Amino acid sequence: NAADAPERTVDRWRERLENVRERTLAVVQRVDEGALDRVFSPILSPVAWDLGHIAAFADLWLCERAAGLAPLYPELRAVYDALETPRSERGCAPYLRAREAFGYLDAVLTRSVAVLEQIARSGDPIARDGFVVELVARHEQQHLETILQTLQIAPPGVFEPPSSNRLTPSRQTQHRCAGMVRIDGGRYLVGAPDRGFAYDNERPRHEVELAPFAIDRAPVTNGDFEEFIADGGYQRESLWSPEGWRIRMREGWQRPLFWTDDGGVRRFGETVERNPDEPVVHVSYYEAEAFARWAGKHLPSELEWEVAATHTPGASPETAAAAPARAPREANCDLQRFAVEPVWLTPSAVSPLGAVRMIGDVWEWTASEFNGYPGFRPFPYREYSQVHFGRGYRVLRGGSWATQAEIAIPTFRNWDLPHRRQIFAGLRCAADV
Ligand code: AVJ
Ligand code: FE
Repeated sequence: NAADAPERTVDRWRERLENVRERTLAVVQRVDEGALDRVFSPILSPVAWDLGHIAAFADLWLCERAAGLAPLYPELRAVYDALETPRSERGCAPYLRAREAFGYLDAVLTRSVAVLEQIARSGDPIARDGFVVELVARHEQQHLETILQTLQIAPPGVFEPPSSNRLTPSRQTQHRCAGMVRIDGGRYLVGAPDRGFAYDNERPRHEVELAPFAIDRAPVTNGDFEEFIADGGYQRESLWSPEGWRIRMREGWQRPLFWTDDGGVRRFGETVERNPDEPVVHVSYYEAEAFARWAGKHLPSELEWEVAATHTPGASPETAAAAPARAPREANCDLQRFAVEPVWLTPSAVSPLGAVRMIGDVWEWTASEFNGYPGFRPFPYREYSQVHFGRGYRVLRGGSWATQAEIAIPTFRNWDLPHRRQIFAGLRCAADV
């Protein structure tokens, strides 16, 4: 807020950084230091690497780029550069082990707070409206979700979530969640508004022409997915794309990741009975695509998904409301529950069109490849988004239970490779009308 006195601005920025750090520490402090240094999967880093990388990113953007300081540990730059040291190599790289990584996080937070006042007076475009502070805060928030993927892939005993502080409604409203919502064809505004923080890949805001379509009112559930399996979903090649079938055969997939063959699902250290009413989670894009074909539907494009989440019936594109800055309070995101919940449980995160749980619970695979919007301009660095365009990544929307509220918003674009299953991802289907 431009009207804020500079000292108020600096206080808000400091609180934002400290608040994000508290949440990071609240998760990782539940894990033994030895486990933070271990590699559990070649597709994920040791947690200690993520921690050092969070510190290195803050030092680079707040202290070096925005305030002109020399880096605290210049010799660690290459180790913590995500492109120079890819995930598969991180276990052997000379990253700081957990104990030192905690010290690094602390030291960088202290020197970051010390330069906030200078950043508030800076005329640099990355400092304007606190962009670089938000960049660093959201980067840490995104890495905490990656850390949770690592802790889920780790064997039982490594991590137990705190007991849920999410309220169970006293009168369980069986909110309407069956069937599909119909959306008229026409022109719609998509992308982040020009003002406020957004990632470069969410801009520019632009109009798209969509044909009429329908989208599932709720995410696909475990029960739905069990029907697909019982009907030979994993055995019928005709339901799969050629590439999807190749990977399914190579990996021997028979069910979603973390499902047991006797009706259970593993959540961190605990294996519980599968609830048929909860959204299915830990499926790849290829499994999502096969399910949709089996159901006689397809995956929505990311822009159809965004319109379904944001559009108010009867509103013209010009009057579309600005995207909310954070997820609605009722959404199951923000590490409130450390798990998905039944789709009918509360009228959670209902879009104006009547779709439920667009935000929270599970990331939703879309049919769209990750690319720049028309008129895309990289900001503040090509490596955040641009280098990933056109490389076969698919876009996921909506955030999961592990996505913090500031990024669980309908314009936010996540992406991953189509064969990945470690993300907290499920789907909802679309159909032509
Ligand atoms: C948007 C989640 C795909 O983890 O690669 C973290 C976010 N960018 N550090 C990723 C990100 C730089 C990114 N995803
Ligand atoms: Fe990163």
